[in-house]
This record gives sequence, C-alpha cells and structure tokens, in this order.
Amino acid sequence: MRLEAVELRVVELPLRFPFETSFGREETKRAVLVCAYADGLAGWGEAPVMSAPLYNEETVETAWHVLRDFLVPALLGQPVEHPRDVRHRLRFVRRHHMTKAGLEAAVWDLFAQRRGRSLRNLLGGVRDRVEVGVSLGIEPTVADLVRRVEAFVAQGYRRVKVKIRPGWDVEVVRELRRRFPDLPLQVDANSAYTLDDAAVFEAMDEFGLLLVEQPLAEDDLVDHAKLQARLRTPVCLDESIVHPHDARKAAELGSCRVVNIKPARLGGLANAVETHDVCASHGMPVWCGGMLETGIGRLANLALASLPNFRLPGDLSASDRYFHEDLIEPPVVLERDGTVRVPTEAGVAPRVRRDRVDRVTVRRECLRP
Ligand code: OSB
Ligand code: MG
Repeated sequence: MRLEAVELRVVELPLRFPFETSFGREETKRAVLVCAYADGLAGWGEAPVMSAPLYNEETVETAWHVLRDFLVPALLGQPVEHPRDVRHRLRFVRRHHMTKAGLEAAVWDLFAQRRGRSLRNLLGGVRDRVEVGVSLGIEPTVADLVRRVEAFVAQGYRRVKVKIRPGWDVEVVRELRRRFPDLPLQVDANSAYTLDDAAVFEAMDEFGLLLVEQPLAEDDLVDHAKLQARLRTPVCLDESIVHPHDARKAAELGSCRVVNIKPARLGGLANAVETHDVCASHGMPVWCGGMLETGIGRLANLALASLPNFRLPGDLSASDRYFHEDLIEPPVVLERDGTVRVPTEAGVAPRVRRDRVDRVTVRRECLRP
C-alpha cells in the first residue's frame, strides 16, 4: 500500500485526576495522533509523548517536528509492504521512539483493516482477555492514597502499582500492606534513586511486592544488577529498555527479572513483539506498561498484551480510570473478573469517534507527498 496523506493532530483531554510521579505532575493528557490514509481507509496511531521531556527526551513539540519534517516525509507516497518494515524505514532518525511508534501504529491499523484481521491476530496474541491493574500517582497524604486504592480494588482491579520517590516510599508501602495484606502490589520509582539508596529497597523486600520498577537511572544496567543481587523482590525495568537488545543485555547482566514492555518506549509494536520474544527466550516474564494512552493507543497495547509471555497484569486500565470520555466507542471497560477484553475488530479505526477527536484537537496539519 501507498500512504496518500498523513494527518497529524495534537489532542488535549482533561485527566479525571492529576497523575504525579517522581518526575512531575500531569493534569491534562496531551498526545500526538497520527491518521494515515491509503486506499480509502484511515489508520490511527498515538504517540503518547508528554508535555515535558521528563520520562524520556521527547515532548509533544519534538514529536510534531520530527514527524512533520522527517518521519512522515520518509513514508509518504512510498510503497509500504508490511508494518514490520516501518521501523527499518524510520531508522535513519535516531531515537524519538514514542514519535516513531505513533506513525508505525497508524500503518498497523491500515494493514489490519485491509487484511480484515485483528491486531491480536497479526501480532500473534493468544488470549481473549488480559489481566489488568491500575497505576496510581503520588497523593498529598497516605490517607488519600489509601482511599484511591480502596476505590480501585472495589471496582475489581487485581493489582495496584504506586509511584514512589525519596520521602514517599517505605512508610507508604508499609501502610498499604497493613491495610491490604493480600493485594498484589508493586512500586515504580521512575529512576528516582541511586545505589546508595539500596537500603530503601532492602527495607521494602519484606512487603512481598510483585516487583520494584525502574529504581535507578535509565542508563545504568550495571547498578541495577548490583541492586537486584541484594533483593528477593524482582527488579523490573521500564525506562532502561528502549530496544530489544537492551532486554538481552539486562537478562545477561542480571539487571532485572521482569520487563515492562511499552510499545511507545520501544519505537513501536514490531520492536515490542521482538522484545517480548527476547525476554521469553531468557525465561523472563513481561507485562504491558502504559503512558496514559487514549483509547487509540490503548487498544493496540491490549492486543500486544495478549501474547503468551505477558504473564503479569498490565497498566491497561479501563477508559474511565483516565478520562470522562475516551476517543473510542465502546470504551475499554473492566470485566467483573479484573480483566479487559482484547479487541477483536479489524484494527483500531472501527472504534475511533472522529467527532470526539475533533473536539479535543488543538492543532492539526495534513501532509501530502
Ligand atoms: O513509568 O510507567 C510509567 C505514565 C506516564 C509515564 C510513565 C509511566 C506511567 C504510568 C501510567 O505508570 C501507566 C498507565 O498508562 O496507566
Ligand atoms: Mg514505569
């Protein structure tokens, strides 16, 4: 197929409640959406970049610039045989993984529609439903966090992840454990610590956490290996794994025992599948993380999470955990058993509500060959 036009949009949706991590606080969800046109079809993708370069180096502005001036021109008007080829065609631009993932996802969506096949089917998924959890930010007080956890557990979420940072860690987790002794619980530090803080993680070892996510610097597989050697709790890497070969290195070094797979962080679904396979070959379980995606990115993540080595619940909550109104219909909903259904439609587009996308669009540009 040949991409005839690509439309870029910046969207802004209010979050139902602010999301605070060790690197910052978000009250509004911004993202860049990519809509690619070919053969009378429209394919949608989301680049879940943030407003500020705090999680990685990308922002809404860099994604716009790199898509408009480099990535989209490299594909427009050219034949694209398979969405798996897109990553090779975009490799001339270094990094900008979340940006590339948005464009690649739009091509996957076109391809799924043309073939009349679901993304699950195209990616090699094997499940109808996936177990999901909820990721909760830092709250003003521990009592506020406890109330949030109670509310999500009551809704049926099976595991809870809480953000930690220096000063909001051991005592917070101790209190959560006291209140919820059997709850599958994990923490995410978003790189807020160094190896000098190992005692913090040793103290948390007694709480039976499922894992501790990205405790140390993103570029430090060596210190993560030293930390993992001192803990019973599995270390899970997020920010550190930006390419399938990072997963191999982390496995060989013993830097982690679990990997969080986010297609966006890895530059798209093809790299995400490859990372899944690398981890499987090392006997290392993975789970699907998130970047507060709208339904457009979330449906693709759900398809990915149906692959066999996704063995822990994902950060793939229902639409109403994030937004009053999602961009897709029907929205993502939580089933009574704490799972979410894997989409069976041919691609994402059949569920996209263009009228809602239009309402939240704050910037738009259509690119042609
Ligand atoms: O580190 O996993 C993270 C959101 C934005 C940036 C980084 C992270 C997160 C989350 C949210 O934890 C996961 C979700 O989409 O629910
Ligand atoms: Mg994380």
